[in-house]
Amino acid sequence: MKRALVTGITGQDGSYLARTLLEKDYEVYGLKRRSSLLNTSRVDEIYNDPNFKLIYFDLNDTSAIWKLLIDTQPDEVYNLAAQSHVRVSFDLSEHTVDGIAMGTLRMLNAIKTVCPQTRFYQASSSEMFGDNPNYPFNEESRFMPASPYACAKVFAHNLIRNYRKSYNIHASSGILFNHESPLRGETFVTRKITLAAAKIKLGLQDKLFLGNLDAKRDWGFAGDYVEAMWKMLQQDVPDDYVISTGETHTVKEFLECVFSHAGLNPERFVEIDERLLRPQEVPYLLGDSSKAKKVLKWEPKVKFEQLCEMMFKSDYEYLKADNSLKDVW
Ligand code: NAP
Ligand code: G4F
Repeated sequence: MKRALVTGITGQDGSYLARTLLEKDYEVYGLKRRSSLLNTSRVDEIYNDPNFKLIYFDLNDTSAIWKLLIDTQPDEVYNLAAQSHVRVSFDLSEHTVDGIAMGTLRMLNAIKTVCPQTRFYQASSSEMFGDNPNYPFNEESRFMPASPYACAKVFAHNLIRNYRKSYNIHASSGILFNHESPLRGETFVTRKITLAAAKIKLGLQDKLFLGNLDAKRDWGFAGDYVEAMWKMLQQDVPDDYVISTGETHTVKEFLECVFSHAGLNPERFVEIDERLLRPQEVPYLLGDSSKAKKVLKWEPKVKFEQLCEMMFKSDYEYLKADNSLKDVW
């Protein structure tokens, strides 16, 4: 049985990836940082699986990382942990950059010495392309990062290439474009919109405050994207891959799609709040995943419309299950 370590297990991708690996008969060590309140709801369903173990970990704790790798000698490590909110990275720049940049360096240094045969996946991001106007973006496109978060992801991405070449480590980067799901964090724009639409429909909310509606994103489904992560580590040769749908939509289009599923007119409920604008915006993201299609035989399955519907329905059904709530629109 193969053993995998997944950092960021309490996050959206960690929970989808853990399920995928358990289905493939892996022993999964889910790594979580300490929190004052329980925050394991996304992995509650698999908590009792005999092949799943939850272990404390922190990107900032070098000795814990070394001990973990010495004790477990994993076949594969998926490094998903990060302060992953771009807007927040402007406010918490040191914390964000330390975790992503130094955290990745700590992990790679430990692997190099303790278990150099371990295969490593790095969660790189389409945010690294920043405000580069020359889309669609592939593995060769220029990085023009536009936030502390993206700058740190570029640093970590470069480290992967450097350690791969210098020390022959099997380390791959997935340059993933935005991917969403019913388990997406509630402060990212897609989930903020689907949750608001569900609450408005049930009479629990009357306004939705948003920032820039004109930004374009290449949105896919997280369940499809974690399969690509796994495929990267099954290749004989480590490499970097863009993972995207090849379709881009504005935030406004996502809003309209979700509100139309809810039978609501967004103009009645949405207001722009300037505090939600970013010091620097990434205006246009569109990926070209030809390499992943060819080498990994990977293709996204869920389309934009299905994603909007899936996320809205999930929030709506969950909230409506509380019988005291009536559909008021
Ligand atoms: P997420 O839902 O925000 O989850 C992030 C995870 O990292 C959480 O489990 C969080 O723990 C953990 N974490 C944060 N700081 C940590 C630290 N110092 N030590 C240990 N754990 C820490 O993010 P996601 O959407 O699943 O994304 C997974 C990874 O892919 C991230 O690295 C993200 O930057 C990257 N990425 C995401 C997308 C996307 O569209 N989703 C696209 C490209 C790249 P808590 O639960 O305790 O906060
Ligand atoms: O949902 P977002 O916060 O995602 P963003 O900034 O694109 O970052 C996500 O995807 C990246 C991959 O490209 C990941 F690396 C990163 O970790 C994260 O998962 O914002 C999307 C767009 C932005 O242009 C933002 O300005 O939506 C715009 N937006 C408009 N109103 C808003 C809001 N974003 C948020 N979070 N909240 C708003 O009210």
